[in-house]
Amino acid sequence: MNDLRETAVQAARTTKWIGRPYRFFDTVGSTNDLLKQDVKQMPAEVLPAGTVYLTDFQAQGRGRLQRSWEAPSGTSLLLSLLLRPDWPARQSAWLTMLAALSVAEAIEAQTGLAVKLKWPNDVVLEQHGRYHKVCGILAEGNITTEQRLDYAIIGMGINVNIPYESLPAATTPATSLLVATGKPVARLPFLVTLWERLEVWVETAVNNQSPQPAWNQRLVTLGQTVHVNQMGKGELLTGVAENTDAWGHLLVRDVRGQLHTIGAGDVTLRDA
Ligand code: BT5
Repeated sequence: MNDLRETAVQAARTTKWIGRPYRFFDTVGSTNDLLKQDVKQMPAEVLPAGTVYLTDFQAQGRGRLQRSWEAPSGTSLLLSLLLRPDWPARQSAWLTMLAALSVAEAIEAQTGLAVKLKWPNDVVLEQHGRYHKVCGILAEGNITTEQRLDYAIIGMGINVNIPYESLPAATTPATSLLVATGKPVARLPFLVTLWERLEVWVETAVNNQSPQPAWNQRLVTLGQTVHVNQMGKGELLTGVAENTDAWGHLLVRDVRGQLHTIGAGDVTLRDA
């Protein structure tokens, strides 16, 4: 019996509205795509804020900028959360920030590992002196002509029990909780804790408090020299990542001393 089937999760969940409703799929193309398709076709009463779609396998798991997300069947937590925040569009990055914080806190609670974040959307663990990616986040939304976010889908891919030999090769090396702790981590209690943390952080953000202070404290990117590839501008910006602002922008000072505000939407970032 799969630990993440609907009856098991419904019996275990402790949250008021996250994961209600909850749907489990053995296999899908991408949970973000499926949820997005359903949001466009179904009324909000059927798919309220808090709806979670989760799968054991994605045939077309997606990262940002047409990149793919790879995870062997049954080894991960691959889920998408629907929110209907009605926020100004400039608060969009809060979605990624609050999800990253929630995943970090759930990992700490379930494993005791120290968890860091890499701007803009990676959750990382330090292993052998290098940061390894344990979770990626893909937040997508619909911005209205009035520049409001009417719905948002936060996709999270968490490498829970991927064995070392099955980790995908990637520029930021991948790891899993199994590899980091040396033992399998139970997915159901992890999911329950993750939803508890998400509920706290979403409610904080809905009350107009930026997740930035807590998120900033975990950012390994600060103080580093970064190369920012700004899509559409055709030039590579090199500078030191000094800080972030309340909206989650990265503030990068170039060699001439000029400060640049970098948004997450259209950027890839390489470490020096
Ligand atoms: C991300 O993109 O990190 C966002 C990943 C979001 C995945 C979730 S799973 C549920 C939901 N449904 C979806 O279809 N997606 C979301 P990005 O920063 O662009 O990183 C993608 C890069 O990470 C790839 O190009 C690979 O190099 C690397 N990668 C792929 N699979 C990985 C894994 N399991 N662990 C670590 N790195 C991985």
